[in-house]
Amino acid sequence: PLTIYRKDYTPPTYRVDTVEMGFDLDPDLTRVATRLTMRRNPDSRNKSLVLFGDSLELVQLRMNGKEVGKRGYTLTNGVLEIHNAPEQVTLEIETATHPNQNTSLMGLYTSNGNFFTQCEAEGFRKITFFPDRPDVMAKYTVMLRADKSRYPVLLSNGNLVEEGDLGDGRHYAVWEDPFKKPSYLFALVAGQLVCQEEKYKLQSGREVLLQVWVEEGNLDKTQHAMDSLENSIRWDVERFGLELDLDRFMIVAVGDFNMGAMENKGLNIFNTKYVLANPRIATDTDYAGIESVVGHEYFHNWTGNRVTCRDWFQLSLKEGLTVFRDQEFSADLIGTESGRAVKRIEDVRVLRQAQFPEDAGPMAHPVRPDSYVEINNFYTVTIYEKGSEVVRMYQTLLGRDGFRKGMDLYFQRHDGQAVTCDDFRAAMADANDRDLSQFELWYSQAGTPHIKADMQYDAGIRTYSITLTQSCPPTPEHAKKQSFHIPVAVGLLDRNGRDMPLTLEGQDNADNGSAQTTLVLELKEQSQTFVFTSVAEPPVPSILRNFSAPVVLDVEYADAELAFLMANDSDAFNRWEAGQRLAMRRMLALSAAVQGDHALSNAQLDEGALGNAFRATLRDTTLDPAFCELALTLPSETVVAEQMDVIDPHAIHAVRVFLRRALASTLKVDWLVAYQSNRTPGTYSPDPVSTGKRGLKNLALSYVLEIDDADAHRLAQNQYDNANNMTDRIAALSVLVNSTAPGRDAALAHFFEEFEHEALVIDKWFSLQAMARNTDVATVRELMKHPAFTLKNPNRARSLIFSFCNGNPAQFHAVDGSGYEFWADQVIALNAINPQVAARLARTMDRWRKYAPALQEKMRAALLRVASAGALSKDVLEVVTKSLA
Ligand code: B3K
Ligand code: ZN
Repeated sequence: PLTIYRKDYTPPTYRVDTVEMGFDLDPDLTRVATRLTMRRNPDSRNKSLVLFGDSLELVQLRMNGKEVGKRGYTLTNGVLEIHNAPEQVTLEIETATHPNQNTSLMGLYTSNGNFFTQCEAEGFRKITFFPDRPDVMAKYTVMLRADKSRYPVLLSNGNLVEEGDLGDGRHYAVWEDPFKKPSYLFALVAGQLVCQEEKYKLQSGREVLLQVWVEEGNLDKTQHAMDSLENSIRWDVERFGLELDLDRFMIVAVGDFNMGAMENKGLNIFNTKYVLANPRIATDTDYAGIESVVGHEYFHNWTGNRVTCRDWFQLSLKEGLTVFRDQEFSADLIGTESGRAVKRIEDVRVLRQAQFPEDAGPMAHPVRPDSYVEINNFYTVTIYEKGSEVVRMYQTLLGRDGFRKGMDLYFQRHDGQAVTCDDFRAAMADANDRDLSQFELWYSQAGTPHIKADMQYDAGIRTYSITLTQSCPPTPEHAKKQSFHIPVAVGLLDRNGRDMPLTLEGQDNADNGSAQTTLVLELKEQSQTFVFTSVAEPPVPSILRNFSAPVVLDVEYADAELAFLMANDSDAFNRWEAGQRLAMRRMLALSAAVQGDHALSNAQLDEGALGNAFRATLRDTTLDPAFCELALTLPSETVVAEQMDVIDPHAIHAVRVFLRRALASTLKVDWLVAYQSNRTPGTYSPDPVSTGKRGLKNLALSYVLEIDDADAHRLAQNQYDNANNMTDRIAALSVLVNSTAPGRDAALAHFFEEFEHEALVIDKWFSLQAMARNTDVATVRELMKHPAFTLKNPNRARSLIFSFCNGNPAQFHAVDGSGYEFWADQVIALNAINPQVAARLARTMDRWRKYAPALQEKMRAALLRVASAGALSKDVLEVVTKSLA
C-alpha cells in the first residue's frame, strides 16, 4: 500500500468557497447532489482540479453548467482529476451510496434504523467527491429530505434556516453553518430521536440552545451530559476567554460508533457510552468519562474547528491540545489540591499503561509523524496523550499566565486557518519572548526519553548537586536522537520530611520574595549538573514532581527513602510514585524468584517496606480516599511487563495475585475498617468525594475477597444484593466472579436479566467475564455464541474480544498459543466488517518480540496468518506489516 509523507505536502490546487448539498435519505440508496463553487489557487497554474471519492457511485458531473463526460476527467484509485479546468468553477456532482451496507461506520451509515455520519479523517469522500483534506475550508448549506414518519428529526451543522413538508409523506430541513470548516467536520443525523434541551445564557449575555439527542426511552440518562456541557462552556470562558460562537449546540448519541465521540461543528456525535448515565446503569468511571469527553469535544470548537490542522500529520495540534484542555477542565472541576493530584496520577497511569509501550514498539511514531499508510491508524495514545504532555510542558516552562498569552496569540494569528504544530510553538515562544527551537524535537523524535539522576551532597560547602543525564532509545525511523528540552521539577526534603527552601547556584532567587520549594530545572544538554547552595543537611530529593515531563526517571532510592517520600513528600504525585516504585521493585524481584522456580512466601513480602507502607497509608485518616485508592493499587500487569527484558505474563500474574493475597491477609483488619468507614449511604452522587470513597471501599472489598472465605463472600454478595448504584453493583459482581463464592453464577445470571435491555450494561457484563482470572480462550469462544453478542457493534466487540486480548494477559498468552489463534480469527473477521476496529485489535500483538522465544514463535505465526489473509484493509495491513518488520 501507498505511504504518504509529510515532506510531500503541497497546498490544494483549488479552494472551495461554498458547498451546497441536497440529500435524499434512503437506507438502501441515498442520493447526494452537491454544488461547489471553487477557484484556483494562484500558485497552482496548469495543475488539475483534484477531488477524492471512496466507494461512491458517480451519477453525474457538471462543470460550469455543462456535463463533464468520461473524457473530461480521470478517476483512478479514488482520485478524480479534471484537467484544464478554468479559474472559477462551479461543480455539480451527483453521487449515490448504500448506508445500510456500510458496516465501516465511516461516511453515511445507519444505526438502529437512524442515519449518522462520521467524516474524520477521510469519510466525507464516501459521501461525495470533494477535495477532502483539512486545509480546504468552506461554508456549507445542507438540505435533508426524508420520509417524515420514519425520520422525523433532521439535523446538520449550524443553524436550522428552513423546514417543511414535501407533500408525498416526506419532509425537509435546511441547515446553514455560518463558519467555514474543513469537510471532516461535516455531519448529519436523521431519524427517530428525542432531546433534552436547555436555554443557556453565556457570560456575555447571549442566549444559546443546548440539546442532547437520544433514542426514545433514554431521556432519563441525559442530565449528566447536559451538566457537563454547561460546565464546559463556562470553563472555556473562565480559563481561556473562549466563548461558544454558535446559537445552537447539539450532542447526539449513537450506539454504533468507532470511537468515543466526534466534534462536528455544532453537531457533536457521541458513542452512547459517553452520553447515557444514571445511577442504575453508569459507574463513577462512566460519569467521569462523560464529563471529560463532553468537555473534549466541546473544547475542539476552538482548538480544532476554528483553528484546524493543515494536514493530518499535524493531528496532535488539535488532539494533544484538546486532551490537555479536557484534563485541566476535569482537574479544575474537582477543585481541591488533592483532587488535582488524583486526576494527574490517573492521566499518567494511562500514559504509562498504553503510550510508553507504543513508544517502545514497532508502531512508535513522533507526536507529529513523518509518514503513514492509513491515517486512522494514527489516532493513537502518542498523538493524544503524549501530545497532551507536550502541551503541558509549555505550561510548566512558561507558567499558567505565559501559556495563556501563547494561546491568545495563537488565536489572534490563526483564527479561521489550517495550521501546523510549528505555528503553535511559535505562538508560545513569541508571546513569551522565549527561544523554543529545541522544543521542536518533542514533535519530531519518537521514543520515551530516560533521565538518570545522580546526586551528591558536599557537607563542607553545604551544596547538593543533581546531575541529570538524558538518553532516548532508538525507534523505527530514528536510531540516534538529539537531546530534548526537558522541564524537570525538583524539590528537596529535610530529615523531618519538610520542603527545603531552594537556591540554585548561578540563579538569582533573591528578588522573588519567599523562597521556592519546587524549581523547574531545564535540562537541554545530554548531561547537566544543577547545584543547590545553602543546603544544611543531606536531603531526600523529590524529582520530576507532578510528572513534569513524559520520561522515565531512573534514580537509585533505598527502600527506606521511598517509604519516607511516600509518607512525606508535599508533592502528591511523587508520594504516589514512591509507593509505585516500591511495589514495582518487589514485583520484579518476585517475578525473578518465580522464574527461578522458587515458591513465593509471605516472608518475601515483609522483606521489603511494602507491607508497612501500605499499612501506614491505610491508617492515615487525613489522606484523601481517592488518593489512597491509587496508592494502594499495585502497578498493572502491563506496566510491570514493560519493565522486564523478557516479558513473562504468567510470572507477573502469579506475583501480582500473590502480593494481593499477602497484603489482604496481613492487613485484613485495616481493609475491613476502610471498607466500613468509606460507605456512602443515601442517594447516589457522582461528586469527587463520594467517588473517592466508593473507590477506596471497593478496592478494600477486592482485597478482602482475595481471602476467598465465607465471610468475604457474604460481604460481596451483600453489596451486590443491596447496591443502589452501578459502581457498587459491578464492583461486587466482579470480585464475586473472581472468587469461589457459591452465589457467583446466580449473580452473573441475575445481572444479565436485570439489564438485558441496557446495551451499555451488557457490555460491562461481557467485559467483566472476559477479564476474569479463570476465563480462558474456550470460555470466550463460548461467550461469543451468546445471543447478545455481535462483532458488528464496536462497543460489544470491544467488551468481549478486546477486554480479553488486552485485559487478561495471563490467559491470552496461554502457552499453547490458543489466545493468538483466537486473536487472528477475530482480526480477520473484523477486517471484513470494520477495518478501523480490526486494526485496533491488530495492535494487541505490538510487543511480540519482547516475549520468551516459545511464545514469540506462536505470536509471529498468528501475525503471519493475518498478514497473508485475503482482502486485507490497508488499516490492518499497515499494523501487521509494521509489527513483523
Ligand atoms: N476527532 C475525533 C476522532 C476521529 C477519529 C477518526 N478515526 C474525536 C476526538 O478526538 O475528539
Ligand atoms: Zn479530539
